[in-house]
Amino acid sequence: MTAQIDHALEEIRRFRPSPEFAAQAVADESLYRRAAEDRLGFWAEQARELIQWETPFTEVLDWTNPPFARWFGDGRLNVAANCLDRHVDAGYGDRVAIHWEGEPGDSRSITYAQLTDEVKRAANVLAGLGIGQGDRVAIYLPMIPEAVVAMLAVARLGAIHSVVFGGFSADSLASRIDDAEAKLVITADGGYRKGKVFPLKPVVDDALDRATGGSVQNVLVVQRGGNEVGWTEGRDQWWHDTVATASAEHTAEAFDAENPLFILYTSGTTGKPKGILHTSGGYLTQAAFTHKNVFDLHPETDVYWCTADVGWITGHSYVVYGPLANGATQVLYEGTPDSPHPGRWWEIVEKYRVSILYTAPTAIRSFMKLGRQIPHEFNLRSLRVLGSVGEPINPEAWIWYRHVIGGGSIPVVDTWWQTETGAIMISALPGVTDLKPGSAQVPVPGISVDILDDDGKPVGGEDGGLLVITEPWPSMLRGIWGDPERFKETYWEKFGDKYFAGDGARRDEDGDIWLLGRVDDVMNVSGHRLSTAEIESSLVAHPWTAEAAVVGAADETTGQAVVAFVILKASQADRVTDVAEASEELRRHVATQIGAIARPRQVFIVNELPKTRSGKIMRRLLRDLAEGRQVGDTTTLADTSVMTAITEQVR
Ligand code: 6R9
Repeated sequence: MTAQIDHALEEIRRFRPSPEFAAQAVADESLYRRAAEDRLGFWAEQARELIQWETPFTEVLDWTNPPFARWFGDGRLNVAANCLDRHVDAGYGDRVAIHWEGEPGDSRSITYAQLTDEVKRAANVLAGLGIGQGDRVAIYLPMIPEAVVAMLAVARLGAIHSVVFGGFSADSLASRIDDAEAKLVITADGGYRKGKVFPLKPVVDDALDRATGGSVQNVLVVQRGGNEVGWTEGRDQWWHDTVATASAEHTAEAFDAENPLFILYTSGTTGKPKGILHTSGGYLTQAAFTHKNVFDLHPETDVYWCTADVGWITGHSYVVYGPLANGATQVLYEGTPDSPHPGRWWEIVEKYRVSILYTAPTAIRSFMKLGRQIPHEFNLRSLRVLGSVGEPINPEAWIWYRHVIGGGSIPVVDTWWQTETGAIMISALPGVTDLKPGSAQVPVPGISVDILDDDGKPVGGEDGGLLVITEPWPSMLRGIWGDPERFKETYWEKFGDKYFAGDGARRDEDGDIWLLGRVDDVMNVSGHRLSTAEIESSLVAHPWTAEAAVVGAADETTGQAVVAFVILKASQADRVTDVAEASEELRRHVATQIGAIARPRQVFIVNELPKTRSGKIMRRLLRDLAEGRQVGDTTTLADTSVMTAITEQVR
């Protein structure tokens, strides 16, 4: 991390927007001016311009009961109709909504008219299964068009989706199903990943055996992998038996602007993931506004591609809701970047003439490692805007992205935001802002942020501090599902009425913001949030483990990597003779319990952990060790010899 910041500090390049780009850009300076003179008026204008309201709102923001915000509270809309029917009604039914590319090379292009019909059919099926306003539907699907259809069908009925990333384990899925008391699960038999079919339906079956709530009444299964699956008569139904034959007549009912739209689970500082709750009108407004202005979207001509999975917030806001609300044409890709060959992404860019690409620094860094000759085999000249999200992008990766992928002169926007913020909060606007590699730069128009010290005082100069959002924003989370106390505690207790993001940040002399990583026990691995506590509790759940400590160690490709230190139970000492085997077993265990993304890079078996006199594990010292540094100050340890012993065991 520090090395990365040092590099960033050395980077002094600035890139002015080219006059040609600026001349055609959808955004201009006036957005900042208008938002600065009347923030709420600005958001009201955006909401009216970008969204179709069945009942127009008269009230913009109700902040009388902080931190529970209501945006556009007396307005009514249907989110799915905003993403579908209205484009068809406006005459764009023949525009391609989704160019879908399956990993094995099969593909489908789906127009707005076709997508609308499909969502109406699915909505009819869901309604037939008893799904209505406020019901929760879990979605556990690969990156296939049906994932988008399922989300929009749920939204169309005023129900609430909870998408669970297809890489999560049966346990993780079960706890999410239980927490939200989902009535229905939508899944597939399996999907393609790295040239193989990975099973999903069997994981759902397993999850439903583990789920204790008994809330699930039906499972709707898309056929994709062709793998064999078990079947529970009466509960399970095939998508192609039901949706394909359902009526494509469905009138979208309008719901309140504050009707819940989705729950998305994300890691926090405790072992239990938080169900972040988002609602309709404000969320859609900011998703659409940022998608249009941050990516300079020209929906008639652009082909947009966000590589995120719909299982993450980026997939919600910038694969489903933002692009579809804006009537964009986009690419959806099922598989991994290197299947069946390392140039797969660039082949897709060439094939569909992608003009806007939105991806994560970890992906860029792995392409950097492979070398420029791979992207250079393809024609990437259609690209005109590049975006980055998920973690700080180091200036080297930024420059490589701009030059090797972007051909050297197109804008790269680094976008900072979170599951909780719902949409982009800090980013340059292409064509307007001078770009500075490594910095996320400035709040988008209508967003107010600050950097505070621990006591809530603004930090001056170049000192780092804590990033806060000082005013409520339209796409802000409305709470944590079922846990209003945790919502208040996590985000609002520290600074009163200001939202505490959990990220460190600093401002440079131009006022540009540099993100410095998480300040809590949340790790960022390949742009995915993982909690140290969650992985620790998974490790101690293993019968061999007595104690475990997990740290996020700097990693060249993935940003951070999970490194665990484990003390084995004395009673197991006879059974566990091979340390390498034990550590392999524990890595596997975490992957099965939580999901492959949580698998530790390393598990070190040690005899002791460094603790303070009050018994707190000093993760800082373990991080030094994991990153191969000289171990720092150990004077506050209860027993200062412990680190020497651990260092010997690890090295
Ligand atoms: C959208 C998303 C949120 C956390 C966030 C921060 C990190 C995201 C970033 C960034 C620096 C960026 N993060 N974008 N850090 N620069 N452009 O990633 O949501 O999965 O909830 O993660 O990711 O630490 O707090 P989410």
